[in-house]
Amino acid sequence: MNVKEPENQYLTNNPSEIRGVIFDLDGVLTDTAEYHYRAWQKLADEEGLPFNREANEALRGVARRETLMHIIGNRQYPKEKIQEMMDRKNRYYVESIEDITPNDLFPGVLQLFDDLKQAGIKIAIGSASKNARTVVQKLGIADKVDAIADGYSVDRPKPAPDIFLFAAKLLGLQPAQCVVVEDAAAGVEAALAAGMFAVGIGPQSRFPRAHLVLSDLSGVRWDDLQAKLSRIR
Ligand code: B16
Ligand code: MG
Repeated sequence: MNVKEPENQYLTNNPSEIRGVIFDLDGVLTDTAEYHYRAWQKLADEEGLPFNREANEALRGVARRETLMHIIGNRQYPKEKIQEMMDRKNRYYVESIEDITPNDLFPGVLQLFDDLKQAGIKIAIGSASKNARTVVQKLGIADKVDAIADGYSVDRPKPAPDIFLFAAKLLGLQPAQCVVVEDAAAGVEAALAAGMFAVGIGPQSRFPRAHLVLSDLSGVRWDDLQAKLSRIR
């Protein structure tokens, strides 16, 4: 009899042992991915650098410096200019998140957080952003999350697994006990590299390797999500 080996070790994780969910922030809990894009677009326009929404797709979830490096390509700039451009983009971004309120949480997030609390599942934020704590405060969810791993937590950005491993450690959990919810291909790769379940949020085509893809979190209940993860084994 031909026994098919699982394609990767992560599918051997057991969904009934999940004890923590690590949520990416920008693009998963709120629409700040759009604000990041607009801030980069403004900078690129000012600098006469080619950039558009399509180019931004590949940069979803990518850290600030790495994003700028992609946008400038092989053009050469002094390091002071690089720093100035990063600071300028961040100023634009920080201005745009000033007015964020709890109403900016995506539909379904609070219900899912409540389900997780009821089920005794821990919640962490695993964001590449150095502004993550500000956004979490403004969204009014600081007291609902057990841990925050952000752009200050680790050196190697997504797709390295470090940010999610760091978040799991803060929760006191093993990687195999964690699910990551991500809107970026780089984030899904980071989750897989960490040995965690990876749920992609967005179009199926963005996540060829996620364990599960959902269009958004609206109406997503924990029991249902866990059942769906059980079916992929
Ligand atoms: P900052 P996430 C990421 O946050 C964003 O998706 C990405 O567009 C941004 O460049 C990165 O954070 C760094 O953000 O410049 O604020 O430090 O999606 O991982 O929550
Ligand atoms: Mg994101």
